[in-house]
Amino acid sequence: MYERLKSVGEAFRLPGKFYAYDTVKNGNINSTYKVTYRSDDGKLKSYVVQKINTNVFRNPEDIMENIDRVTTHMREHYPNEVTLHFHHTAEGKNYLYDNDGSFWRVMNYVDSITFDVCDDPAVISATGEAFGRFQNQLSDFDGSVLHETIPNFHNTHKRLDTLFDDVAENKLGRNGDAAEEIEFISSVRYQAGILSDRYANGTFPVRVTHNDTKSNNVLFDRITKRPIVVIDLDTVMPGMSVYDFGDAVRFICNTAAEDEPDVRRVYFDTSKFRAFCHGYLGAVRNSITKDESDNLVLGAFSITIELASRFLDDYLTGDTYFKVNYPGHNLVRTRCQLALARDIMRKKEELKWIVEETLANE
Ligand code: GN1
Ligand code: MG
Repeated sequence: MYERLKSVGEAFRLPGKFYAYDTVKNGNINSTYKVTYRSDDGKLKSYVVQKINTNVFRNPEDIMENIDRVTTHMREHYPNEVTLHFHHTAEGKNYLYDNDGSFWRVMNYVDSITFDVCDDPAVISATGEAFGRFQNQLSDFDGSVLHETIPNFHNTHKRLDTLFDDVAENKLGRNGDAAEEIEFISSVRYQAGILSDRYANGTFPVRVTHNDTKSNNVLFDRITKRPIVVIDLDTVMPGMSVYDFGDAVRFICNTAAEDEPDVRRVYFDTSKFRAFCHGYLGAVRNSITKDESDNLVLGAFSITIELASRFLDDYLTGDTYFKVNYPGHNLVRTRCQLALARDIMRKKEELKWIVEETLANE
C-alpha cells in the first residue's frame, strides 16, 4: 500500500516527503488512509486519501462533481464555516484513476475527533445540531443539478422488493439462517415503505440530504467538543430530511454498536433521543414542516428496517456489498438493526411525545 499511496500523492502533487500512513478503519464501503508529509523545515501535514469502491459507486466522477458543487455552495454562502478541501491533479481533476483502474481522491486532513459510540448528551445534541445545520445550509441549493450517485438509495419500498426477490430465489440456500428475520421484515413491510412511497409520488417534501448521517460523519474539535464539519458527502442527493434524522438517531441512540452480536444489549435510548432532538430541532425549527416533524419517528423506524434489509440481502446474496469482518457479519448486523427497530416501535408514542415537547420548547 505504501508504494500505491506514494504514487497517488505524487499525482495530486502533495508537497514535501512522504512520511507515514495509517489505515482509517471507518466505513463499510470505501478504503480510507491518513497520509502524512514532511516539508523541508520539518513540519508535518496530513491528508485523507480514499479509494472509492466503484462496485458501489458506479460513476465515481459524478460523486466528485456533486461534492464540488455542494462544497462550493457552502463555501460561498457560509464563508466562516469549515468546508472540505479536495486536491487536484496536474490535469485539474479532483480524482485520479490509477494504473489498475482504481479511483482515488485526496482531501486535507482536519485535526479532530469522531464518536462511534457516545454517551455525552452535549455531544449528542451537538451532532443533531451539526446535521440540522447541514440540512439548512443546503435548503437553498438546487438539488436538480446533482447526480443520483446511487439510484433509489433510500427507496425503502424498492429495497424491500429486492430483498424479497432474493429471498424467493434463495440462491445460496441461506434463507434458513434468517427465517425469523425474514418473517419480521415481511410483517412490517408496508409500514416501513409508507414514507418512501409518499416521496416517490410527490406528496412528501423533497430536500437535499446527506443520506449517511452516522455520528462518525461529524468531525468534532478535540478540546471544545464542538462540531467542525460534516463529512462523507458521497451520497448527498435529493431525499427526505426525516430519513437523515432517522439514520442519525438509528446510529447514535443505539445502546450498542451497529453490529452488536448480543441483541439483548441493543436498545433505543430515549434520553439520547431527547438530546439529539434538542440539537437537531433547534437548528431546523424554521424550515421543518409539520408533515416532516410528525414523521420523524416513522423515518427512524423505516430507515432502520431499510438498513436491516440491505444487510440481510447482502448476506443472502453472498456478502458482496458491505465489507464483512467474519462470516455471518451481515446477519449479525441485520439482527442488531431489527432489535433496534422493534424497540423504536415499542417506544413510538414516547418518542413522538419527545419530538412534540422539544419543538414546543425550542
Ligand atoms: C455504509 O461506508 P459507510 O459507513 O459510509 C452505507 C450506508 C449505511 C452504512 C451502515 C454508500 O456507509 O448506507 O447506512 O454503511 N453506505 C453506502 O453502517 O451504501
Ligand atoms: Mg458513507
